[in-house]
Amino acid sequence: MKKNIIAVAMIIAIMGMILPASVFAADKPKYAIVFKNTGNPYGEKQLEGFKAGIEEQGYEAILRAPDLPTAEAQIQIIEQLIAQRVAAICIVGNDYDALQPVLTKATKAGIKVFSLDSSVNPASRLTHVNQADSEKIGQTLIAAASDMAGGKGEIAILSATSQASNQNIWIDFMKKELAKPQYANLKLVKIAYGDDLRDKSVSETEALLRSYPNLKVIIAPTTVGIAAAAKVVTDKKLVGKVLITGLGLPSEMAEYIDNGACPYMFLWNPIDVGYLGAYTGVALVTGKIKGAVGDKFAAGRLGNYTITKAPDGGTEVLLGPPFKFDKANIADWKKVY
Ligand code: RAM
Repeated sequence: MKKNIIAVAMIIAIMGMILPASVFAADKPKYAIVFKNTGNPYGEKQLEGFKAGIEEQGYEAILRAPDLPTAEAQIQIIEQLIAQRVAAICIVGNDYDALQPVLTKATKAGIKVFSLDSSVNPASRLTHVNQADSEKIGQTLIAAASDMAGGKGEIAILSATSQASNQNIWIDFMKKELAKPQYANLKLVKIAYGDDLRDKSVSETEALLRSYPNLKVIIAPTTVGIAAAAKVVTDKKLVGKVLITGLGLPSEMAEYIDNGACPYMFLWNPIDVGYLGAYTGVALVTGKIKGAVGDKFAAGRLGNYTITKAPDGGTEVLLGPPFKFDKANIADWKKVY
């Protein structure tokens, strides 16, 4: 008996020496994340956090994003991931409803599907990893615009794509907020879409400035849009006349906070959003949670989380409150993300 055990142990040891590590790695469950599109530093940080969270739990991460932020392009990637038999798909949706057929197909193939950052509809997901309270983001951005406009005048929104569900939810809450009596003198003149593409965001900002010469504030609830808008205002020497606020990446916005184009802005830590997604995915695959209200799980260095009801009727995991960035703290944060 003892001899047999020793023989088996020796065989395992020899196999470990002669077989490449990839043979063993091939059995590791794969966790995929699909961002909106490539070329967005915010997205890269989110993917980096997801990868770190998956790998520290001993699994393999697959990081994907199409060239353009469309639902069609994400559908192709999801089809490939289904064929690859991944354990989970974490989708940053380019459309709230259009991904439902392919995500349902993934679910039927036994893949745990959930969204992050930009949600898909509740029928397509087990839960959603939300970066911050959507209503509070809307309220905070309108309060900031009102503050910068001195309580009255024209404001505009420069968003991502017209289909991006995260931006659309925030814009809906901004509109609700604007309907309150204290904002009666603020006029939202236009919602423009830069599609989270740098050049399009620049040309949309230029068009806003041409069409609305009295514009006081542009709110860009997208890191690509806010950086483009601040650059245009700076290049056109309009700093102080038109102010920019919204959701920005400190590393991209530091120079525009320093030069006054953007007095202050908000964001969460995108690395943490991805990292929380990684722990949500593993908790779903291992059966620790189902994505139901009240489900609890531990998310590594971030601590404990509980799934709650989302405003759209589905469920969500909320990372925490957003941070405010201004001249006083931007120098420290621009090095972090
Ligand atoms: C852009 C993307 C992302 C959003 C941030 C605020 O990078 O649209 O989805 O969460 O802005």
